[in-house]
Amino acid sequence: MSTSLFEHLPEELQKISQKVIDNQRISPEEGIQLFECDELGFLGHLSNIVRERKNGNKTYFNRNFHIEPTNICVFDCKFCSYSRLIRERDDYQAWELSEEEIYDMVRAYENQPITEVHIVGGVHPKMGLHYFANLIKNIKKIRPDLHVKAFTAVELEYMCRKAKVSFKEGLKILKEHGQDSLPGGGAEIFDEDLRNEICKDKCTTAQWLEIHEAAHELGMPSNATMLYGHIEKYEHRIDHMLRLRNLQDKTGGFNTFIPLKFRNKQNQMSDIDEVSIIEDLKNYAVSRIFMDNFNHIKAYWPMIGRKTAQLSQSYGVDDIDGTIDDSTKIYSMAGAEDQNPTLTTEQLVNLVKESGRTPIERDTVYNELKDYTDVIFESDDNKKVLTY
Ligand code: V47
Ligand code: SF4
Repeated sequence: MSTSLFEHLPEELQKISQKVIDNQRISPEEGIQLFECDELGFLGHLSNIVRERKNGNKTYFNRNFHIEPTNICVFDCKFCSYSRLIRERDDYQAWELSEEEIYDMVRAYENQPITEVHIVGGVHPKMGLHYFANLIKNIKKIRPDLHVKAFTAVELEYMCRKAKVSFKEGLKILKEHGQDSLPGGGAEIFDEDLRNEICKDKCTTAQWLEIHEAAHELGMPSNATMLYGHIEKYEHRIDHMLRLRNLQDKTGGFNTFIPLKFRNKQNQMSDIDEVSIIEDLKNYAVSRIFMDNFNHIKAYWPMIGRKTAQLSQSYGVDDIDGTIDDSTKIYSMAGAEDQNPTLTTEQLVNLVKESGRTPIERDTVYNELKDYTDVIFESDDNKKVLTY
């Protein structure tokens, strides 16, 4: 990069910029310096160097749907707008799907070219390891080609504890029944004091990391998330990313990092203002620069909205996920931009093209399935496949 555009910036930022250009890892202190820098153009420029080095001009999406078996949860995270306690199961917003309802959901996508099902939900006291293992086995019977990405470390810790098996034994059972990978949820913020304040009763930081490490050792890849924009400071975000970067050095099992913006509707932290779009873009950019051993940074558009998803692609993001239907309630209940998110494949592809990027359909582990550069949408089939 020609530093001339940014030569007014302090020397320490020039040094970081040179490191990024030279493909060198930046330190936690340097990560904090980037967060403290208010020159968004500079951060965008640097993060784009990393993004394009790793993924060129491509932006990935996939075709998946969510199953959320229940929102009944034994835990009580302060930021959660979605869960209901077992004693609130009569609340009109509480649900518990039956096995048959879940299989019907899978059958409903029978003739659609979906590649992944994402299964997560509340931690229900009655839905245990063997129940879920059997559920996955039956889903795979209906749709053997479907990649099953299921259960956050929070759900897994509870399942294994109740079944009295180690994390590795529990994951092995799930793998044998057809689970392919783990989503990134439940990470929240790793700093133990903050975790204790916002979600004190669920799996600890050490357990979250241990579960993902065990999964990687069994050949099950996973994602990682970070909930930001609440009571944490920049040093906590860097501490969170550092712990993930260290584990990734050890196992190489993470596919993608997904920063999740705290949304403040209908939860116990509603008094905290949501951060600005500028802060979202800064967070994507610093994540992209700091997490040098993660190949992908995902912006989950149903949560941040379409416009920020477009902008984010100039701040390090190379993946915008691909939930079909309004099949996830986690964000709509927390006040996300898209209350009833719906996008056709055509609209999704155009969203990427308008951002000046190349839309690539991928599978869960980033095998490229289709380049949409020259695709002209004529058939109704293509139009309705991805309905967000
Ligand atoms: O762990 C809950 C977050 C996560 C709020 O792996 C909130 O591909 C913001 O992890 N404001 C679950 N966030 C969702 C998740 C996820 C989503 C999409 C893709 C993948 C993947 C993973 O949702 C929770 C928590 O961090 N969350 N409440 C809220 N009020
Ligand atoms: Fe339960 Fe997850 Fe909500 Fe926490 S974030 S209360 S674990 S559903």
